[in-house]
Amino acid sequence: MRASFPCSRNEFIQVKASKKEINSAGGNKVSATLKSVFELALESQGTERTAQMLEQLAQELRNAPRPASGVTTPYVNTIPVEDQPDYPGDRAIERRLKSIMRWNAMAMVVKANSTTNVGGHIASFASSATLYEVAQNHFFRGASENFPGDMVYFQGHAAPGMYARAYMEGRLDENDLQNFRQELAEGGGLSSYPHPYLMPEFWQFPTVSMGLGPIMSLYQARFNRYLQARGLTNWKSEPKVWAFLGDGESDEPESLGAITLAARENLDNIIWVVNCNLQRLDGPVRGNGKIIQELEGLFTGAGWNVIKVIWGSEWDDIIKRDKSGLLLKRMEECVDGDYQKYVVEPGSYTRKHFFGKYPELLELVTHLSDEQISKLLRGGHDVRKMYAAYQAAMDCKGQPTVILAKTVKGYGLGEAGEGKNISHQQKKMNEKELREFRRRFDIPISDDVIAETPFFRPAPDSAEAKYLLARRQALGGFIPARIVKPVTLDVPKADYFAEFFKGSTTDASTTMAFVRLLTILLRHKSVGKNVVPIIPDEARTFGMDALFKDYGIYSSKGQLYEPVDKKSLLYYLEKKDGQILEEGISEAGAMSSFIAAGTSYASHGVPMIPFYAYYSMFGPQRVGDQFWLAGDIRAKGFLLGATSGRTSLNGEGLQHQDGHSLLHASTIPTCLPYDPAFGFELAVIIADGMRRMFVEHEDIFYYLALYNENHPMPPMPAGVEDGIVKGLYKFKAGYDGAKIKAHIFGSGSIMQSALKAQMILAEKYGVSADVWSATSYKLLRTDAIRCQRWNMLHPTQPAKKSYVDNLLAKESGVFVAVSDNIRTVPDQIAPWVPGGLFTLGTDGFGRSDTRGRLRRFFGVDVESTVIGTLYALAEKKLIDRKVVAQAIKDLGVDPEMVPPQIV
Ligand SMILES: Cc1ncc(C[n+]2csc(CCOP(=O)(O)OP(=O)(O)O)c2C)c(N)n1
Ligand SMILES: [Mg+2]
Repeated sequence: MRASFPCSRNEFIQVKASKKEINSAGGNKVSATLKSVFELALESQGTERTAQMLEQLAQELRNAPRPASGVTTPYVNTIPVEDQPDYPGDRAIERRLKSIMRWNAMAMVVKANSTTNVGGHIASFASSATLYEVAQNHFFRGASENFPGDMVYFQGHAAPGMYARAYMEGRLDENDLQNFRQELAEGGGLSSYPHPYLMPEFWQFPTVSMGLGPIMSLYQARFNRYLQARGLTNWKSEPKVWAFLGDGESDEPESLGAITLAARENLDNIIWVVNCNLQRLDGPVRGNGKIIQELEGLFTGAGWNVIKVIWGSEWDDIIKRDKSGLLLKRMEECVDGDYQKYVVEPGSYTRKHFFGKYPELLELVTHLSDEQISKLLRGGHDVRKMYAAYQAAMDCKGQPTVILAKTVKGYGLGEAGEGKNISHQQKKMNEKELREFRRRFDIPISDDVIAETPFFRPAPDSAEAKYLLARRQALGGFIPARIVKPVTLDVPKADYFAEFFKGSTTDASTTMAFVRLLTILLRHKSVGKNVVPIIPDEARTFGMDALFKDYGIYSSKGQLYEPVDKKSLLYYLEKKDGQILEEGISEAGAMSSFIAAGTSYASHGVPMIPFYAYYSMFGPQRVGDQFWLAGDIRAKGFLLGATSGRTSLNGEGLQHQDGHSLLHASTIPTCLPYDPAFGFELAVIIADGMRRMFVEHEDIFYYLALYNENHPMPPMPAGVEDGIVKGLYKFKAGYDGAKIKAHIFGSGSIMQSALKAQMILAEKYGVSADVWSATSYKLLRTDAIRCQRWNMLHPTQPAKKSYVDNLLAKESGVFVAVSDNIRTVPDQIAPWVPGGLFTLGTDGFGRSDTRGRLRRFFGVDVESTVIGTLYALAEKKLIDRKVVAQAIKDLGVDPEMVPPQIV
């Protein structure tokens, strides 16, 4: 569609005439002409019509043939040469330092793989060394008084480069480098990637599971604003959050899925640097297109400030001399697959195929040798271009910035893997390749030792070493560094929640109990302000909406509208200093907020207590990798898997009814999963958790299953606190003096089946069943395996007994567990239960139906619990099998009922 542009003859001539001028006069003239045409249109056609015409033109521009989609600018640097600031550093020294880091980073991988097969990556850092070094020498600010330090998310695979720098800084020694990826070697070693769990004084943010670093960085930047808005910081200046990510990594939905948040929230405290080396692991990221253009369109559309750094300084003159527009045309028409080829082929190839496509372009490079053509740098390898981009990002106000830096994967590896499809996996180099690397980067290592790839560090009094340290000193200290000064919170003890110990006269669910507990905690005079309630659009489901009005939902903009429910008591209130993080429908976003809040003790020195409540099915099952990361990053806080239980959440069916999150949570080493049955258990667990995390400074977090079924909330029996936190205690003993003894472990709301079964067993079958509350099978198991391992390795010493061993040793009869989760959850302790454990659970897909029917279907209702207990007794020959058969009849259970399908 052509834009119609009605104008007078004179005006038409003016426009046509300017076409000629445009061709000869270049950029400035074009914009001047466009401006006058625009003014003319405004004057003659009015605002509305002009806007329509502009939109038509924009549409044409979008439809024009080009390899990328979206809203893009020409394939050149965003910052024109004229606007480029002078480089403030000593380029020669910085280059020498960077070259040595390149060598050491490569050497540690090659060395590790000469004797082991532990792997490692050379090519990623090789492509991003300049991106990091410019930032290290001029931008990253370390932590200092009243400044938490810039928060930097390093690309995971570039870790060897960060170690190489830390070695030069004197923070790591040769032995550390020698033991890269050999953490269990004598003296310890370096972790493969950024893992605060493994190197707690070094790494701050785990990034190597692609996509998680990017999304976390966004929510970290927003959390920084939240802390500030709530008056919990005393920064002398605001920290920047920097995230370095790979161009291939941008394919992860988590990477780009939340970028609009940053623009919406005007997060000018975040800078993303996408290392566009055009390759991922297997091959090109967008061989048939251009990743930089594609990302530019996406980020521009999302409201970000986009800075492209495509061409190095050597190109400035060539670009300037091209008056034909053909060079830009050629740059635009080449796809990334072509650009990759120009890296692996000699300069003659680029001359022939890139410039040679249009003879006019060949003239632009006649003064360059093939060698010089092959050395025409990409922007991401040019310190001046990167400095300009970083400075512009630092200066940008009101918008987040993304820098799209074009680089070469495996830069400097030459034949060993520069720009090759195998470069990501390259971890070995032969002697010839090492010599070539040494020559290219001028590393002072002699021939006789080169094959051993020795590490090299300039002497402490060398100009290089002094420069390196001076720069970091001027910028406040080393990065990365995880500096934790333990701050103890004045958390309440369990008796602060005394109302739960009395029980309640009305039925309630554990979700209701939790909301009540949270409300009380939010009122606590000392730590109430440290509580961070987080919800992904489910507050009303859990009854947490009452908190909206009292604590406010955090919004950087406050509330610009009058909420429709303003007249009601509990209206939807957004506030600039709101305490609640209402994340909308984004579990990944909410989890990122949980992590940011749960690590605030480390990143800000301000401990916060996050309570993130969500539909349990959309927890570890959906964002399990972030659960794992929460462990790695040493996050603290409480995750509340609400609407838990495959039969307790009735009506919702297969996709919602969760019966396995407890198992997922059990897999995370630093996570304590609990399945409380009563309000008092919740209170004891949460009080103990706060003590362990914020007084004892343990780096752990909690997962609590919450149910929405109302049932009696009894008072707390005496002396059970220890059992509650350890994972098992006797809640209600059976009657005395019975010959037939059984024990039923219940948890969550299915505890009600156990309690009612206890009565039927006593009344109808003469069985005295003790009912136990199993609050955490994982913790029982962990304790048992710890003892088991010790016993195995100390076979001649008196055996240690686990908590379960001791607790159950004197009990007689059979043991039965009933759970609203799959059987594997209780079965975790089966090996340590005397005589074994007979388990009833909810294995199989859920269904939408009533609780009663669901529980019969899965076999976890009262009747099934009675039958299961009798069966366990019959199996041990403690009762006759006929009793079981009779019970099946009496209780109306159809033995031929079709069971849930499990293959
Ligand atoms: C979630 C996840 N999926 C897959 C991988 C395996 N992986 C490691 S690096 C890599 C390619 C990375 O490419 P890119 O993001 O472009 O980074 P580059 O090394 O090119 O800078 C892949 C697929 C991973 N680490 N995490
Ligand atoms: Mg890449």
